[in-house]
Amino acid sequence: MLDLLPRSVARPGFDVTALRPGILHLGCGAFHRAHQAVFTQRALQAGNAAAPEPWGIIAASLRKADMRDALRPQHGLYTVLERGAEGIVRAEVVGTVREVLYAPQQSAALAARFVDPDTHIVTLTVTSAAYCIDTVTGHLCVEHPDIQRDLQGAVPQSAIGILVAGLAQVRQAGLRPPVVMSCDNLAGNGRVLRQVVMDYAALQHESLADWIGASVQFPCSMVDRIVPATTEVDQADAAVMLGLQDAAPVSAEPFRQWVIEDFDGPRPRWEDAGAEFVSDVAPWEASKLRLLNGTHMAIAYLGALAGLRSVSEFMADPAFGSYALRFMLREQMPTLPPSDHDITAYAHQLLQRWRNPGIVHRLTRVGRNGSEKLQTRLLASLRENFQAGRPAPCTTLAVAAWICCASGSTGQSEPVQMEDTLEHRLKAIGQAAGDDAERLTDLALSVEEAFGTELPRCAAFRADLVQAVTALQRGGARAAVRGLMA
Ligand code: CS2
Repeated sequence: MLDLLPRSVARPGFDVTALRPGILHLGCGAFHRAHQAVFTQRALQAGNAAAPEPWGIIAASLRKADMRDALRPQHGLYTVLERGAEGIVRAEVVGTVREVLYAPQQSAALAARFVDPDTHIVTLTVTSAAYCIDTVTGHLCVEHPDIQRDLQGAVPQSAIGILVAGLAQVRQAGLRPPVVMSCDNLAGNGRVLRQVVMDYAALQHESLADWIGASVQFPCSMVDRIVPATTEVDQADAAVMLGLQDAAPVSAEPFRQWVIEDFDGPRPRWEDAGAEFVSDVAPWEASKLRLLNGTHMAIAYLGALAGLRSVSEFMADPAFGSYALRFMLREQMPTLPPSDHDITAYAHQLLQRWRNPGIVHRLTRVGRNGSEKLQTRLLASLRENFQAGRPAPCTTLAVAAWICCASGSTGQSEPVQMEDTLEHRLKAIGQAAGDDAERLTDLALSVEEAFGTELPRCAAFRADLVQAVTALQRGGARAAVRGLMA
């Protein structure tokens, strides 16, 4: 089939049918397919085309069967469309995902992968919500419904339950455990994952937790590529480029970055594909989470309140663009750990990336699950700024915008639909508060899962937040941002 493609379409430079799996991946979303799968393909291109190194990926979807069903008839092949300002700059068929499993229906096949001696690495892109962290303690939230269900049921379905069951089997079989690497946007993602996995394991057997702690490596990694949800436009464009239908193409920006904490054991030569191996990922992770992901949140909520639909629409408004830059340079940058990174250049590069008109990154998608993301992306720096006596009006406005969107208390603006794990509770808060900004702020601040316990006690923060919520409700996002920038 690959031979039939037009020459303009890039394709695996190795024999896909000869590619043996060596990686098990949990979470087969668009991001994984446009990021790790591409890095792996590029790493393999450099080697022997007829007998590629055994780094095929077996990916498992945990929640939906649609990716398995779409990729199976295509032998796992799909297209990544790189979109820039000038249109599609590259179309590449990716061949590293050798099989997709749907975990709830194929639990035995998934379990077998853990004890396959060829599985050297297990990676995850399951979103921060799936780590089931108690944001107050930093440990596993044992009461989480997914964890409770797994603890009581025979076959685990949560990412953490699946990992622990798989590692328990590896231990029982006396095998060398795989390296387990989080590729989600969490601060210290490897350490967080290790903690929740050990907490879960300890609920089953203390010795299992000890074994995991002593023998499994959980490197941290920072992943970056803007990958919107696939649309019908992507399918139509892929069909034109390929001359045949692709049921699961992905659109992505040309930029991609992967910084990985060094670990021992066999692995693909991802550095040949541009990945960086470092001893400490923290400086990369902090600037990415606070500048890219933090600003993304501000853009999502302020943009949605302004009636906009995508990140690039937001960036097209000069006042919003100036706000984004000020937010990054004045409020996020001073909170970053010392490093020799050029953060000002990074911020300007981000502005460029967000302006890319080829990428339609929907605000409703970027703003999903704000209650989970608030702590690391906005509140951590806010707390540090308050402690250091530095004003943080841009961050406060972003948090206020989240409160308005999530509670449905949008004042003069149209209501906004954004998924959130606490959606019902947040909407109830909005209804209870009516148009009373002060009450709305207090009720929102009492949501410990989102705000923790420390910040809500800061009177100065509360006062600023009430003011920002009032400004948004009365005058809308554009006027509030202009007021701030004046
Ligand atoms: C976004 C990220 O939806 C979100 O939370 O901030 O998916 C972002 O696009 C990626 O982290 C970029 O690497």
